[in-house]
Amino acid sequence: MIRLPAAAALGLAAAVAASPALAQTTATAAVKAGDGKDAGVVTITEAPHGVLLKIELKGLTPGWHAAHFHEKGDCGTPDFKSAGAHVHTAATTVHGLLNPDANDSGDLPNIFAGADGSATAEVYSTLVSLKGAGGRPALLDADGSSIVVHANADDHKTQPIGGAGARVACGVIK
Ligand SMILES: [Cu+2]
Ligand SMILES: [Zn+2]
Repeated sequence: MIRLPAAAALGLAAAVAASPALAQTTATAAVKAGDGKDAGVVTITEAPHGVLLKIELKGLTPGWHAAHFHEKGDCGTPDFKSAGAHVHTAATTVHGLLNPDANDSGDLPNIFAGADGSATAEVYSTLVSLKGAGGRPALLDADGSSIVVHANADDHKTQPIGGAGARVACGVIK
């Protein structure tokens, strides 16, 4: 007797992921390159003490790239400056996951794009929330937020953005 693959179960999972009922616990960013090309998707799931990112990007230059949460849900300009600075709460921001004085909430580990330009990873941040849980800055606040990928890696210490360089891809978190 041959058992068929669990196609029904897979179909159900896809339907649940797309359900509006889960809109408060999961957000998605459709990421575009500066020329408007589709650069993949980042799915952000609210966790008990932070957010879990599932990163599925493409079309990047092979190698390491900085990724950050930026403070505005606006990827409208080709240089993506429209997304503003990193998500933060302090008036004077200090950047860097390896900086003892850092207070930037939008900082994230670097991602790595392989020879085909794709980057696939799960990343966890305890510094933000989707809607303000635990008093952490909300990605889905009034002016929204974006995830931005930079040309270079983030050294996690240098001000203001760890030497990450130009913004090469951007997705509004919805
Ligand atoms: Cu950035
Ligand atoms: Zn930062």
